[in-house]
Amino acid sequence: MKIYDYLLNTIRSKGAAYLVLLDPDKLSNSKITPFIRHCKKSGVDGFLIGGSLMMSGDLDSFIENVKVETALPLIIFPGSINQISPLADAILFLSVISGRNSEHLIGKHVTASPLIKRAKIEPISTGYILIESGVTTTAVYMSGSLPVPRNKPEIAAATALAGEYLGMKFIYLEAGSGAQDSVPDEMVKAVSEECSIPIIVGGGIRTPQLARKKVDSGASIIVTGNFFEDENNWDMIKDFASAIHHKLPIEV
Ligand code: 1GP
Repeated sequence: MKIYDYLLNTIRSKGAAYLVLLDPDKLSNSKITPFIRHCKKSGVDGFLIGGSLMMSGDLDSFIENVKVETALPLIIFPGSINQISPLADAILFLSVISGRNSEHLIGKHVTASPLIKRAKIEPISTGYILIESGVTTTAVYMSGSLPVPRNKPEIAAATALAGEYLGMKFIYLEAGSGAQDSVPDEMVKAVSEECSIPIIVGGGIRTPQLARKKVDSGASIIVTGNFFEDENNWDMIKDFASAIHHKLPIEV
């Protein structure tokens, strides 16, 4: 089954999907195994893999190590065109549609497309919308573009609709990793009311309650990353999963 279809099925059956972001710069080799096992038993639906810089080592061996532990989908969330690996299952083919920097709208994609084809991984066309979140995030800085002001849900909604009309399969509302403030609920709601493709929301989601609010506002996929860099938080992965999977019966 294609990863895109797997995600749609998961959204349909569980109410929403939960993806955990693995940043090879932040997750050391010795922590890969225990962390992935924790995620698996806690009901995570898949992994995004990527980072803004990738200072450390090699993406292929990182993915290889993750793959040993799980058959869940491994989806590249590329910070740059260096982050393409034939070992992944799919790649979010991101276009920063909130920005006006042509390199991140189409330029990098021209260079990346033949590499993705040769790697034989599934590209999932995704309209990436950066949302202002209190501080200058790495995503905003690296993309050299302005984020959507957080008090302008109508701009986010119109941008998302343009993405849908351009044929994109997902909209990703991104507050940025480690964001002080997550994407406002009103903005998630406005976007979900305006367009009919699934909405991914990530950045600054640090409690299951907050994750649930995004789902209640119309998000179909929730992404968390930063919060689980602290091992003490790993026990909460299952709370995030059950808050997000609102169609599943609650385990007692
Ligand atoms: C993915 O950038 C997010 O969209 C992850 O954000 O690290 O803040 O959870 P956090």
